[in-house]
Amino acid sequence: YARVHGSVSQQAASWRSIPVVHGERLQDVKYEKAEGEGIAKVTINRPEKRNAFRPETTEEMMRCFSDARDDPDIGVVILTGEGTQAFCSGGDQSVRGEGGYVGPDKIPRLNVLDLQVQIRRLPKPVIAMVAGYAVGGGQILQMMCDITIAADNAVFGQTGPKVGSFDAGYGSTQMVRLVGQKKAREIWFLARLYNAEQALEMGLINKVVPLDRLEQETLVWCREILRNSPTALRVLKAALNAAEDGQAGIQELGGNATLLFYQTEEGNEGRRAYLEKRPPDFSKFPRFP
Ligand code: S0N
Repeated sequence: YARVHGSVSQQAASWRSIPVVHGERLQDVKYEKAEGEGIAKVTINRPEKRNAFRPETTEEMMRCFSDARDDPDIGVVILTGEGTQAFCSGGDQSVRGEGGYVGPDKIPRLNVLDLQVQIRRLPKPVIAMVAGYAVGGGQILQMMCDITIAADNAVFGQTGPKVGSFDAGYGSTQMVRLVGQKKAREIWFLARLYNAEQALEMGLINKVVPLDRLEQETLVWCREILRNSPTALRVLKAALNAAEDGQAGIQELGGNATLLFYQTEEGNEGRRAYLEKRPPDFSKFPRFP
């Protein structure tokens, strides 16, 4: 295979910083694109809080993911945390009000749930690049990503039952699918922390590398993915989601069928006939067995 396709570059990427996304300056998040590579990187930039998220953080992350989705030059997105001590330590407990996490508008929110859905449905692979702690809602974000590359200092787990929170949505259902019923109950009920090798063994993550090789390895995975058909990747992501996401999953998968059908002669015959005010002629199109 390597003889035909060539080996993947191990070089560092040349990142271009994008400080303003959708007209607003980023405060809690760094957003970068690797020049000429098709890779975007979203970095939670609150290391003094172990990259805990507040409503502003998740709102900014959603803007970045939206940009990455709409940019035709981007094929893969990396999600990570600033520094080596944490990927993300979950919801910022210091802004947790009576009904959720409170931002400048004083309205309590759980807008990280919208971010989870956005990552799940993004029609491009999202790779979590984890150094240090991925706990609470941060570990759930890691699970929502399609692939996780972890440094050997990574630590995973749930703290919810200790701090009075839980995620009964993807945080539970996705976990059970990744690690199985017994292990998911252990993780949630005991709220222990697990090292990277344990996380790999239980199926939470894809690969463990030395901390100083984390970005290099993640870029190799990105570049390998980027050599593959973007349509195959988007349909496969939708297909892998479909059964578990019920009607929403079928809608996502079905949308891909429509996208492809719009690009066919048969689909365009219907559109053209309507615009030319004539009956459509579908007779020349085959009825495959
Ligand atoms: C991450 C831990 C283990 C790191 O320990 P370490 O290295 O000893 O550092 P510390 O000294 O503890 O921390 C350094 C500074 O960072 C602050 N900090 C860390 N985490 C948070 C946080 N989550 N919120 C606010 N501040 C944080 C520390 O306070 C310290 O600052 P100073 O020095 O000023 O005191 C350790 O820090 C730890 O255990 N952190 C807390 C982890 C936690 O309990 N997270 C919250 C868990 N719950 C959720 O995430 C719920 C999220 C949610 O929104 C949700 C709700 C419904 C449905 C879904 C979700 C969802 O999550 O998706």
